[in-house]
Amino acid sequence: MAFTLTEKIINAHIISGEAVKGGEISLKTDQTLTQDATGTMAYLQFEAMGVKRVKTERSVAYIDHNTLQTGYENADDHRYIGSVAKKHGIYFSRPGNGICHQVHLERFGKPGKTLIGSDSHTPTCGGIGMFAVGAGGLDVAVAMGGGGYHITYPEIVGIKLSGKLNKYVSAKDIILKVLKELSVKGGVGRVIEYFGEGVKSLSVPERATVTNMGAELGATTSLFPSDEATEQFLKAQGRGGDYVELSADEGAVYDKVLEINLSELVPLAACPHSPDNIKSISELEGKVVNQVCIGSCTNGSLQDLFKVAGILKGKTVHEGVDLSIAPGSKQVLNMLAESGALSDLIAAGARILECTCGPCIGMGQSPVSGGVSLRTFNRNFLGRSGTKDAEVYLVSPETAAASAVAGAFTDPRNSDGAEKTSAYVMPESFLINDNMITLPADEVDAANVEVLRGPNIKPFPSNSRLTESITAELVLKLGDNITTDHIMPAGAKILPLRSNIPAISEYCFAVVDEEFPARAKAAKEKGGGVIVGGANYGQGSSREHAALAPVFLGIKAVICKSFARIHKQNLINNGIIPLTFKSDDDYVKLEQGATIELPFIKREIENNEKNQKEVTLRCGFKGGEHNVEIKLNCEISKRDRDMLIAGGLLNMFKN
Ligand code: MIC
Ligand code: SF4
Repeated sequence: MAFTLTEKIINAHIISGEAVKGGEISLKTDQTLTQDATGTMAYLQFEAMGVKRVKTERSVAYIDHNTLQTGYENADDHRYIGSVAKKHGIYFSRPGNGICHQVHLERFGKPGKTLIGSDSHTPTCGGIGMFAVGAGGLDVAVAMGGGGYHITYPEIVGIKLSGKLNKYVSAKDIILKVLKELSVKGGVGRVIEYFGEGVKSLSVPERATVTNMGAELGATTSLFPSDEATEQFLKAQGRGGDYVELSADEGAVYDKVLEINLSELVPLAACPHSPDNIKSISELEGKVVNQVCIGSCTNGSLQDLFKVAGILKGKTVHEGVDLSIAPGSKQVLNMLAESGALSDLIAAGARILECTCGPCIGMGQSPVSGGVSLRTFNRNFLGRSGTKDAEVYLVSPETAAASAVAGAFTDPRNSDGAEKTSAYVMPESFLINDNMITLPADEVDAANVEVLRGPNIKPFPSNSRLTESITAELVLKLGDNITTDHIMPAGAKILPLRSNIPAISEYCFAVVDEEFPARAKAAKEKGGGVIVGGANYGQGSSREHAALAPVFLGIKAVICKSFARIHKQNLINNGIIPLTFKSDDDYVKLEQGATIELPFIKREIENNEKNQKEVTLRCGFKGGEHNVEIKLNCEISKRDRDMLIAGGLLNMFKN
């Protein structure tokens, strides 16, 4: 029988469940990663589980998101994570060492292994043939403790690449093209696997750009084969021993195949406010640009920044443009410095930022009011940049650099420095210096390591056991494609509160409805609240805070047309019931302010067997004249059912 690469890796890691499409399976986790914005909660949860030492082959804690230290909060969180890592057997990547996904690809990722990370862009390591999945903090805590990672056996979409990218057309343009074809919902429940002749021409950092932004498709993960390019990359990282050759078998069958001829691609942009709102740069050419930001886990590699330096060399950033560059890692920055390319960037007027997420998550560099910002990042959701009325476009490093010089959208193929972009050759060896990675204490010394907590670190909210029935207020009704950035916004003001759920909850849904927290708290006094959403509810970031804050605010259930994968699991893990409309027509029947009744919900969930995943909802309006009864779906696994009844994963674990 011929297998896809996805099937090969999954089948080699199954600990429970059957290898059938749509079946519930649990996978052995070889590696985990956390970052600091999701990390404090994940480690508090790990501590609550009482496991002494991580049971994975490698677990790494990165500090890369909350690095603006405008108060003690972020610094305290870094210290807490550093100490907890030391005590429990986790490698600690110190602030300044780089963005988790870039560093993990460089220093830790291994073809054929599994990686579970508390960040939605964990699939970046799919660029070296690793099965790398983003998850909520609790799932990562469980994986560190040796528990399996539970997913639905995915459908596998094959993307067959042929041809070769033309000069000035970039890996970013490949994934933007895929987003155009499949949309931000197109990957839900699926793994995206790349194959075909065209793969060979792509370097590992280029492949990683593509797998990174597969997160924007909603995909479980994306992956490339592990071939000579992978071997060359790993050898150059001094890790040739980690290489194994991996690819799909000849004749492997995909659930769907999309063909892309790389030679036909042109420079593209994702327009406001969604990564799948794609236009070609030639359609936008000439539109004035106010800001350009280069870097992030999508395009912060040495290859990306060398190309940018090639275009900027000997030029000056246009006077109407503010250009910032955040290299993806210390290795990248160090090598840019050694090669002199950093000097070209500085001379052109680029503002060099530290090797972190920075502007990508609204940590500084918010654009001017109503400004047009070109970013090499992966998300352009409304308000994520910190300026609500800004227009953010996602583009390749080549397009970003050419436009920074011209002051307007510029097709890099028309830029006069562009010929230099083809000069990049993968170095035979990267500069290897892991001095900013602190090793954990050995098992004996670990007992003496004190975990250091600051005053910002508050306990996480725990839910209570499911009640027989629920009567709650419909506190918020939303449309399609609500992101976790809407539910729990980030940015310089709110991110420092990630370890303090009561405080951060005050900003829940702030970009949509500032009154929401107060309304939800009032409803909590009377039995709780329910949220109604449209399709693809909870897309984007893996942040568990988008479930923890609603728990704190008394939300009992979310009812929508469809869910994004990670968020749905985060809701269940924290005891919030995810329900979907049987018919989208029922969506209009529910009005904000109505009283929602889920009669005998506990019994209905207890009876939730295959093909009988129905629950009843009664909705009453003031005055009672429009009362309706509708049926909803509750698509959950057996394990999910037990979690919901227990009031969340930690309660279940404790039981
Ligand atoms: C993001 O890109 O939105 C983040 C910040 O990296 C998140 C994680 C978080 O919210 O902490 C993600 O992608 O999961
Ligand atoms: Fe950091 Fe942005 Fe990547 Fe998220 S998407 S990990 S914020 S660089």
